[in-house]
Amino acid sequence: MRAYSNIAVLKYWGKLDEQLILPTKSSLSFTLSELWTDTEVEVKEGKGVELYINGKRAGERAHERVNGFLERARKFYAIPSARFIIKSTTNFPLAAGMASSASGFAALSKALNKALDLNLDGAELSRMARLGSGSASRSVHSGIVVWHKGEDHYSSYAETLFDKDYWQDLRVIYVILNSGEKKVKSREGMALSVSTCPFYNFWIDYEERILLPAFLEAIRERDFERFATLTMEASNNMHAVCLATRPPLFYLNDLSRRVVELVNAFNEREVKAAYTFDAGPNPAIFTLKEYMEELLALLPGRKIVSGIA
Ligand code: 2P0
Repeated sequence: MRAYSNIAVLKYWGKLDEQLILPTKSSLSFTLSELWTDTEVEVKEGKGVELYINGKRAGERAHERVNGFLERARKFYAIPSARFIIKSTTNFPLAAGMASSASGFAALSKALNKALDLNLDGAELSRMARLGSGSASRSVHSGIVVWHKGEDHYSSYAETLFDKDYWQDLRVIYVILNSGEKKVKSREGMALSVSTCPFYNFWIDYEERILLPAFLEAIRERDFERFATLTMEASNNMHAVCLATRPPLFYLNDLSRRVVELVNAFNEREVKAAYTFDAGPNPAIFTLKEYMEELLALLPGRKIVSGIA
């Protein structure tokens, strides 16, 4: 079963509940057509998990994550005690701040649903995927997706707000400046931000009450200038929270900051592009079809151009 990666414009960065992976705030993302994970699950007699990623047996850490996910999912879904052979392939660099865990756990949830005949609908699949990785709750859906923060397993789920063809001229350019593993994993980084950033509560309140409705209005009106301005603001705000975390979390590097400057120069007369960064140095750039070629010529690094899946 295939699940696509997603890029959040309104970011998830912090949990209220570490076990259920309930976020401190809602988030909003675009599902990306060119970045995906395909996963098949075989259920055999026995116990435990055998996990293969891109044809190779995965390491201990990945096995532990999948085992932890299955344990949590067992509390809500009819997952038998059996041996699960999980084969996953992905077409993009893992653990480079490109939401590989999002498409990974979304594809795994879909594959389990199929292998075990669970008959879960989209909202239920997003709840299950959330138990693996927060951002995976959004990756089970296509188009422009909101993950409602909620306050328990049932109320915290994602759904499509606008379908994949809603904004046909919109493009996302993923710029790969560095495909190495990141220094501080999202899971640890966000926990530090929740407990040490002095304006963390201000940030989540501002995003939920002001930025989320503003984003929805801009998207509804297909107002690129407003959407782009909000996207850059939301990215800057998340990285300001990271910078105000103890010890500070630096996900951007010199090349990332160079891309911010390039986009700002490109936007001097008219806003034609927006950068957004997750927990890594690689920007995703939103633009419109008509500006693509000009922008591609300007940007450094390897580029993946994606539409919305
Ligand atoms: C997001 N990120 O909204 C944000 C923006 C990174 C920055 O979701 O602990 O891998 O597995 O729930 O989902 C990365 O966090 O973390 C993430 P867990 P996850 O896309």
